[in-house]
Amino acid sequence: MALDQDTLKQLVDTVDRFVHERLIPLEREVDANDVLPDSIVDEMRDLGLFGLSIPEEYGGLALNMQEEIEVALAIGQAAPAFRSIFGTNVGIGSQAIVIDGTQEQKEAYLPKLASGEIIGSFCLTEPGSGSDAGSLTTSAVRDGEDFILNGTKRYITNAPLAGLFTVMARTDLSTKNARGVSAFLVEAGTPGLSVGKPEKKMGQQGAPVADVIFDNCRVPAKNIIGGAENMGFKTAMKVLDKGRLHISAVCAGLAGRILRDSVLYAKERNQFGSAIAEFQLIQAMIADSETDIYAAKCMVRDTAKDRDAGIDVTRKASCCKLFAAEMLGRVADRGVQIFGGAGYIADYGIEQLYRDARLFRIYEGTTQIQQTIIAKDVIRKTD
Ligand code: COS
Repeated sequence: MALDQDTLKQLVDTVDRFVHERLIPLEREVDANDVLPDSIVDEMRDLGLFGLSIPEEYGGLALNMQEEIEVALAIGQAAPAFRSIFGTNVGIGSQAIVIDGTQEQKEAYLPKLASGEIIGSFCLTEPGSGSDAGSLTTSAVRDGEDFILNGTKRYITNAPLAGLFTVMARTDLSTKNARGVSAFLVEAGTPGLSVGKPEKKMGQQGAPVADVIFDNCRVPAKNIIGGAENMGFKTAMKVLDKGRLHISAVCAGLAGRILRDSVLYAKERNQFGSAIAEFQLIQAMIADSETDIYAAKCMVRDTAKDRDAGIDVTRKASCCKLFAAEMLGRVADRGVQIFGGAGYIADYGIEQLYRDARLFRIYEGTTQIQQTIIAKDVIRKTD
């Protein structure tokens, strides 16, 4: 159900204020300590951020995609680790249940995900299967009313904090591709499930990433998402279609923030007797970044509209992710360039955002995977 325009504007304004008054001032501290203050996470719960995309009957705000995009653009202005804590509940950690879950699964988990009582996590990647997600080898072998899971998942966002894992595992061991994969809901604390040490990363400090290890982990068969075996890869891909669109909006939000910081700096910084914003070579960078950001916003808003209309957006979501993530890379690079020497020094903040931005070209499908998805689809549909 769509919100009325006033309510949406109020929500976006509230998030915008939260970003500027609460999150941006904490960025340096979170970058240094690699953890978000509990009080900030509580404020996010109170704002309803964990439940943005979860239906109202389960306690969420039930935003449609166009509305979610506007919130993502606003929250994207803060260092990405802040979004990441609730981002999995909005996207990859809840949407498999929203899209394909049974009624029982929805009732069991969506209210807790919507309120932020638990954090959801999405376990697809493995040490031996990253871009080639369909080749995953974590196994799920039936034993009576249960399945026994064995394998390791890698670089799993929010794993150390998660209460619920969506785990893609191979139920048809005669297959080696996407066909024999099922999606399981596995609760934290289930015997045989353990989480590795949080990884030391280039950026996005405060957003923990770790291995999730399954060692004879017994999971009830009724925890297969949707109740049907061997449908898990398709579920995962549907989740990623939506996730890629959301992430694209976050990229546009962050790029807007970086441009704003760079322009404010360029107006203050004097060289050769005037503010560097007066120089056309600086202006060229500002203009290119503004145009890049505008294009990305147009793309995500257009694709969100299609998704809300029930149109398949796989290709367009990949176009958005490809363009927006690469665009953010360009804007972040220009941002550092405009700051000059100060851009390389941690105290000015832009150095952190540059490191944070680098992940977007990789996660939820690399730029190269988006290229292959788009090209395959275009070639298939061209006659
Ligand atoms: N929505 C619904 N179904 C989809 C789909 C989508 N977006 N994409 C693929 N499928 C279906 C296909 O239709 C196919 O079904 P059939 O077997 O019935 O024909 C099945 O899923 C397998 O698809 P495909 O043959 O395209 O799979 P591939 O093994 O070639 O892999 C890519 C496809 C490369 C696109 C996939 O592995 C991928 O997205 N990799 C990147 C993974 C990723 O993003 N990781 C990030 C970490 S998780 S946050």
